[in-house]
Amino acid sequence: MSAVRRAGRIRWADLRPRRAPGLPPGQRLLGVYPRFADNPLKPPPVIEGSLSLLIRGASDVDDFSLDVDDLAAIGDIERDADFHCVTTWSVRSLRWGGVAMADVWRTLIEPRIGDGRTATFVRAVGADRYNVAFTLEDLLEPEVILAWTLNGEPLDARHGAPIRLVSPSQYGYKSVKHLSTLELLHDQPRIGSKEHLRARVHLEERHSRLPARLVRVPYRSVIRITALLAERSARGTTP
Ligand SMILES: Nc1nc2c(c(=O)[nH]1)N[C@H]1C(S)=C(S)[C@@H](COP(=O)(O)O)O[C@H]1N2
Ligand SMILES: [Mo]
Repeated sequence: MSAVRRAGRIRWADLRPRRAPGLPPGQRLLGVYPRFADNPLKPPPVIEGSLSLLIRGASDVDDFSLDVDDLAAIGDIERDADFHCVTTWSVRSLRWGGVAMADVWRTLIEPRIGDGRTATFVRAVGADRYNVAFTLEDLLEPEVILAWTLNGEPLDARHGAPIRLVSPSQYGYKSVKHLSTLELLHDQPRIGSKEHLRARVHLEERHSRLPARLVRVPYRSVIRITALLAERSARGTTP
């Protein structure tokens, strides 16, 4: 059965993560896919008009934007992936539809930024100003996609409409919802206090300084309340 439900349908009883075979280290399985957020009290941002992704380049490149037609022209794909939040909940087999980030880079971004100063880091920013850093290499891994559908339906506001980044091999906090800007950088950016630059799930890179095993327990204790609050604050903003 699909883990994806509409807003308002997720209850406390649905949010008990359980042990399950085959999960990455320290992860537990949820049977539903809840909304989750940095600040769960904040409703998802309202995005006016159609999708447009701003590419902010280095000093020698003008900013430019990509719209949905530019992206869709690459040819859309669908990919199944599990999703792993750093707070230890996972959901299995989400079907994301959109375009591969690497294809966007090679066809729409790289040709416009010239070859003299190739970026080595990228900051991805959401319309709610949430932002995270990537090495360019991680961002261009073949499984990273810019998604606008989830399980065959248009992405809703809870899960990142109109477009989100999905990087399944990294903790969920890298999968920026409501993606608005990709900022190309030549130097390693400052990363958030809890963020790990790489955040690779199979290596359990949860936190930049604290050992992963140490943060599992406090993280696990906030899952249910965070998900419930995040779901509640999104009510009324989604169909
Ligand atoms: N714009 C934005 N993207 C975000 C977040 C956020 O607060 N704002 N939270 C991150 C975290 S911690 C997780 S686990 C996932 C949750 O995605 P979901 O709401 O689709 O479950 O989104 C990530 N992307
Ligand atoms: Mo998360």
